[in-house]
Amino acid sequence: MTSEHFFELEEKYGAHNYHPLPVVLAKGNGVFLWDVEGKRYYDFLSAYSAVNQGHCHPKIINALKEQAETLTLTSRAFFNNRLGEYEKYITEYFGYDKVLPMNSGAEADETALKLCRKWAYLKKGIKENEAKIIVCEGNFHGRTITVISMSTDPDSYGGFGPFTPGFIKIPYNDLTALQKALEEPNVAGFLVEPIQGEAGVFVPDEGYISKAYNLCKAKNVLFIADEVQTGIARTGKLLCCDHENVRPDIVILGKALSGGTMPISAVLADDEIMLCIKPGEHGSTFGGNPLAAKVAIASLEVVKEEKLAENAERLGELFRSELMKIDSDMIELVRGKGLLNAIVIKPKNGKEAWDVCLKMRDNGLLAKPTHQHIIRFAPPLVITEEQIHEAIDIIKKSLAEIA
Ligand code: IF1
Repeated sequence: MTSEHFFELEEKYGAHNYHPLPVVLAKGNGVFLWDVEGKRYYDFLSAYSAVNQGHCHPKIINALKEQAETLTLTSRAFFNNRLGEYEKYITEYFGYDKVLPMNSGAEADETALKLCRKWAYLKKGIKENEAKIIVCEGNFHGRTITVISMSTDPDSYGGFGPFTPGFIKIPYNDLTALQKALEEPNVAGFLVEPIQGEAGVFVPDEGYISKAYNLCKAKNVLFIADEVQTGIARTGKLLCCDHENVRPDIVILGKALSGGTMPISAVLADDEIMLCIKPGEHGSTFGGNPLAAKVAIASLEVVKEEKLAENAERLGELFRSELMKIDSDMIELVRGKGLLNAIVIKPKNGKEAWDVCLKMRDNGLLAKPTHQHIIRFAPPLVITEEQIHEAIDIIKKSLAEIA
């Protein structure tokens, strides 16, 4: 079957809620993907940082297979022999009292919002239904109605109203704006991405996260870090907040928590916050299922065993320095941290980021633009130095061919 065949199937039978790059993938292994014609590509998107451990990592796949043949789902109506072990493992791994297991990143963000509001009413003494949560312009936390109620991107919220109230929107990377918003009554929490991925890998000023944390603590406001995309070694540390030694009150994880095998997300917090939700007040059918529990442990073990954070730190530096050496007037800016990087493309001769991505596809590297002029580069963290150089050559060649 040719790629055309698959394009037509999705065009006819699938919702048109995406505009994918025209390539049909059939196989993945490590940093590589192969299309239906057998052509090999470097994956420089990693399914938006869900495949940090590389495609089909053998240790994770073996854990998946073993548990899939044994017990996949009990629901939380009963106990099972995998969940408690996973809860112990992940809470010790990240240093929190407890975890609330969910499935998608959006569900984990929703869970964090509910925990924050509950804590505000039960512990901070804010009047019920009056809690406010501060969020940043340019945020991306998922696609559910409450989550897009926090969004400032019309593509995310347009036409989906009415929206959930209770959010104060401030500019990202602006401590004065945060300080002012914290003066408002009934503020319960501040939800922030330590680097804004979707906004185009917007890295805030050095010290922004730690100063924001301190401002929140001074007003007894919960600091909630959405590390769905930046977490699990992507930016060169286990959590992006680790770069500034900040321990968020609530941490939101997803994506690479499963190594890209299935939806697994999690919310971490200490007892004072986590125990505000009582039995029967929150949950989900698949949250904490034994298959996810087993896969998540394997995925986190790989991160430590293969030193993926250290690799991301070292090769991220190399990648950015090599990108900056490329002599192309289409590269306006290079930015990022660890192996979460992006270039801002200056259109030339009517060619823009999309055309660069098509050319890189032809040359064997897959990446996709965000917000029209920004190309995000996020390979699996198992990439080697030699492969980084090969990828740089492809990017360089593609820019030259476009120009
Ligand atoms: C799409 C974006 C990235 C996230 C952060 C929560 C979630 C995401 C920081 C929700 C999800 C995904 C969603 C996916 C594409 C991708 C994305 F372009 F949409 F914004 F990565 F930047 N917090 N991001 O990045 O997690 O519910 O998807 O499991 O919607 O197209 P999810």
